[in-house]
Amino acid sequence: MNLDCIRHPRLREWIDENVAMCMPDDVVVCDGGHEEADRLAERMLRSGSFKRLEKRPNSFAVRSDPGDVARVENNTFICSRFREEAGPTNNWRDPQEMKGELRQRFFGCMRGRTMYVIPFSMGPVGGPLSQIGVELTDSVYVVLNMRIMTRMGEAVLKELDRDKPFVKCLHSVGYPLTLGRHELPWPCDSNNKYIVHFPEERSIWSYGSGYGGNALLGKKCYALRIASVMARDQGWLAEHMLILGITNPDGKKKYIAAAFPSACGKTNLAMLVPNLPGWKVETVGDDIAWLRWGDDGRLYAINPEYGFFGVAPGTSLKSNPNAMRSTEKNCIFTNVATTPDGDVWWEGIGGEPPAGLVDWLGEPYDPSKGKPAAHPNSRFTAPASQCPVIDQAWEDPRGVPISAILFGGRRAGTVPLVHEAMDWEHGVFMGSIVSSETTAAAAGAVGQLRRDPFAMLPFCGYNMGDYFHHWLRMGERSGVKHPRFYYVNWFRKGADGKFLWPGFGDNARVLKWIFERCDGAGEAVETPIGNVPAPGALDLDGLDLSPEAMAELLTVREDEWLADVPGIRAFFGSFHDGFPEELVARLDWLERRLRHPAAKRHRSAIA
Ligand code: OXD
Ligand code: MN
Repeated sequence: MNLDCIRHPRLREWIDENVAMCMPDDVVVCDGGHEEADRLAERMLRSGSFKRLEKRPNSFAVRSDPGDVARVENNTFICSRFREEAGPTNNWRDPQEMKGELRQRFFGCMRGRTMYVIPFSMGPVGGPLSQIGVELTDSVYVVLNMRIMTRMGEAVLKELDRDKPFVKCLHSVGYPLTLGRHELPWPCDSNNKYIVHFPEERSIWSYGSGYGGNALLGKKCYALRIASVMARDQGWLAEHMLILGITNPDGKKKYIAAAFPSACGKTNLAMLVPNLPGWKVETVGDDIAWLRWGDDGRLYAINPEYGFFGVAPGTSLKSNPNAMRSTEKNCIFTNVATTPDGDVWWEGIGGEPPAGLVDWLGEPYDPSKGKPAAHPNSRFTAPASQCPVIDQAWEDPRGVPISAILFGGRRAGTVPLVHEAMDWEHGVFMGSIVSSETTAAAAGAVGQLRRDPFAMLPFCGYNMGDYFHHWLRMGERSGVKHPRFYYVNWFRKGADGKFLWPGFGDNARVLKWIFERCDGAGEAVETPIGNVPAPGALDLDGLDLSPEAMAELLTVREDEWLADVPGIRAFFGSFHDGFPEELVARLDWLERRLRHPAAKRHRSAIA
């Protein structure tokens, strides 16, 4: 479609301004249809960017530039008017200064290319919790991925005709096809990446990267960073959370939202196959939740996305059969290895690497080099509708009612398998102290402990001190029914360095206890940090786990927790005056309980 189909005056004005700045040869408005997608995929095949996967209908593999493989947090900026509004955990730049710098980058950056206009909806089109965005991009890869990850095209344009507000998302790979330059399989400007957010004007400018959250601007940039600011201003929550529905053998269902840092198993938990007869888990979303109080006082959540951008390595028929089945067709695989018979392969998919494997760099795979065949942050982009356990309410525009909110991370020690908060404020405190060992989802060292409150550290579009205030205020709303809060840790290790808990389908045992607690049943004992399952309260039927390992999983060691307290205090202190006193008081409360001899009695009750 051409620009004549844009009837929204401010949208047309904004596109015209950016056409003048970026100077594309051509402008195409995406209709989101099949023919358009086929045409664009064909172009990617002809240019050598895409490789068709014979084993998976309508699916493609693509290899990125080796310098463009993950989100780049150092090059991610929140350009609010004042530095304090971005807070100590974000990179801040003055908006006018940053705009000046960006304009130089964007000037003529689309020469020789087409600018695609992608109207997209986060959440079901027209839904009361949904929001609109428009991405301008010169990347066909982005168009095809956005088509999977968001509802995009004509239906959204119709919404825009009703003069709906929209978030402005400008993206360029930063590789104009000017004289003497050839097209590359993965064009980018890997030394000059900018992922920039202007929260007050609800706009995003992304330059230089074509990868994932840097370029598919509906995801982290909009649905988390910009939406978190919208949510603060409008009294809702935009969170880095999966949403799942869990049904007990009597057919009773509850919905749970869970925040985990990147690559800590959110997709696996969202699609879990319970190792418990009669229990069922269904998926609403695997990465992002937008939550609001409903008229009945319950907290309702939608998944604003339309697809999964899942980490491939480690995903197998054993670890996550539902993710594997979601990727059987209509998918894009980025930076995985490819097999000679036209399929994909990655570490942990099950089995030995097949002969003739080509690694993510396009080289014949050579195990003697000791390098993985698939990049550790290689991804599948899969339509959520293809998930065999997609929840029947996943597209309900009103969302699903949330009974429990989980936090978690990777911690080899200290944090027990599960503990429960006493109330909303304690739950917010739990969210504020989430910490995890880093993964490959972001560029940088892997395996280092970092504080990642609410798993939102890289995704909160404003001062996190203020964000904690917002969470506390949300809980103070009168007449609402608070969900319960839990902290889980599947990654605790024993003295031998091995994981104590089997994880995956057995995580349903923990969900079952949570379900029962939300139902007013499920026995617990109080410890200094919160409630843990009472002896016998976790259903371990059929699980081959020694009583010692189970005791270790639930043990709360005061000395280990006390060793964490100064780090938490320093983190809280980094926010200076803008930090909620309630959370500092909670930390004092925790420290007192950890030091109090009565707390020790509780521990021995479980161990
Ligand atoms: C993701 C991430 O891609 O959190 O979901 O990095
Ligand atoms: Mn994520």
